[in-house]
Amino acid sequence: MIIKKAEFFAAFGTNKQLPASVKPEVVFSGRSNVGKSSLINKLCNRKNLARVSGEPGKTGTINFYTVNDFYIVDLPGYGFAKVSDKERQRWDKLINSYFETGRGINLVVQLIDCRREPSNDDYMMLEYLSHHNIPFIIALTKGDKLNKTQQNAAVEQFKEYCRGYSWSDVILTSVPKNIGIDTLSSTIEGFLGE
Ligand SMILES: Nc1nc2c(ncn2[C@@H]2O[C@H](COP(=O)(O)OP(=O)(O)O)[C@@H](O)[C@H]2O)c(=O)[nH]1
Ligand SMILES: [Mg+2]
Repeated sequence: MIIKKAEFFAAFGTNKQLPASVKPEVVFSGRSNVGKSSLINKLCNRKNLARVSGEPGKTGTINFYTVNDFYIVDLPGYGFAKVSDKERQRWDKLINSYFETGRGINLVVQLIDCRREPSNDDYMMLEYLSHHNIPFIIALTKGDKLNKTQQNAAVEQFKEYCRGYSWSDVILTSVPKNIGIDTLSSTIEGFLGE
């Protein structure tokens, strides 16, 4: 996929602010600090499109980026321990209304750290996506933290973890080592039907 255009569109903190769905959307989902912003920047070949955070749990908004003729949607990260109940409820409401208002969601890229077992929140997300028949793939992040043998083992292990959910691919990625980025890009392109 050749990126001709990639720019910030808007950030939304409440369900009422969400704009009508007017373009295909490719959604990035995962726990806080998993590497969503870094992967979005890498895919779009931009340094500071999405803000990479040194402070986990900082971004509470759904961020839209206009990329070519579609949107990349960066969901607020979940699973950050210091978040209040009230903040968690806001997150739930925002995510539910995002997914349940009939948007044109072509693909969800569900990010999971390749070195960790999926968390309960990760499993809830897989369950949710499966249940709602939303097409999704797993992108394992921070692949550079493993050697080649461990990387292959991680992919196989995650296929096992994800048995029973209707995912369609597991792709290991690394931003600094440029692993899996082209594969992820062409997979997204395939789901966009371009
Ligand atoms: N080693 C390594 N670190 C990464 C990679 N991707 C992201 N990170 C680091 O993980 C931290 C969180 O990244 P960020 O993109 O802000 O995660 P987000 O909270 O999911 O958006 C930052 O310190 C990044 O530099 C990767 O592929 N490899
Ligand atoms: Mg982020």
